[in-house]
Amino acid sequence: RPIGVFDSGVGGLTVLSEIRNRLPYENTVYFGDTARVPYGVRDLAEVRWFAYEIIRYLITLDVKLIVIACNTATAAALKTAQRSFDVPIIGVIEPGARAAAIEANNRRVGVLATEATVRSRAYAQAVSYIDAGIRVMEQACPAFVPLIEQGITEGPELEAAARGYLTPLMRERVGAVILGCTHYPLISATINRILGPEVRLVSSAGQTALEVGRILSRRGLLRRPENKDDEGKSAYVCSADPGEFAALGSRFLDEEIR
Ligand code: DGN
Repeated sequence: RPIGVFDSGVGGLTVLSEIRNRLPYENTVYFGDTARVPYGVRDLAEVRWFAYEIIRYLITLDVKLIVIACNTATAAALKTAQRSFDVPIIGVIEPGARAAAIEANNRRVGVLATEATVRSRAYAQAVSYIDAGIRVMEQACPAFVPLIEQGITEGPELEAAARGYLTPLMRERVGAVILGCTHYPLISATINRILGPEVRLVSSAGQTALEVGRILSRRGLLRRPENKDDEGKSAYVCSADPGEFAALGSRFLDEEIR
């Protein structure tokens, strides 16, 4: 049985990529809701509706675990979806929040995310469940997703936007910063350079992949390969033009999608 992974578009492929690197024997099916992207500017109730539709679809494919590989959809739908469906469902927010709580020795955490994720306060809540004494500063970064989708992952335009978003966090002397949007791992080099070496950068994508491995192992659901070359297969589904999905998605996955 495959692991189901979904996102508003191609961004969740950064999460899928981490899952495949860490769990190469697993089969995966990825759904990108490219007809309705972006989620980051929508009403949370509408995003929850979309997420439920996709979860029901993935269940028809007999998935053994669902990863909501989108911060906005996690903020909108994770808690209620976990109560509404039998299949285990995880999101990208809690794993990132947990890692940041550990990394920030000075108990000041910054979060970079879309407007909808910041509005939901989901990261601040997740961090405060872990340690109520940690101060969380959330920064919406509306310029990042359009730039990254145009292929601008470095250079003066990105640098200027990033400095604008990071300056308030640096003024607050945050000890760790969470990349709270699927797209941001693609610009982590620029963010890292501006923040400097003493601020730890936490990728929700990487932390979520570790959590997937832990849950599958705890429930005895890890796929057993026939031999070491028996790697898992990946299938891709999207709700708009498959050619465009494959072209843009290949950059996020760092591999050609057919
Ligand atoms: N996948 C979205 C997220 O992680 O918040 C970003 C893309 C979007 O829908 N704006």
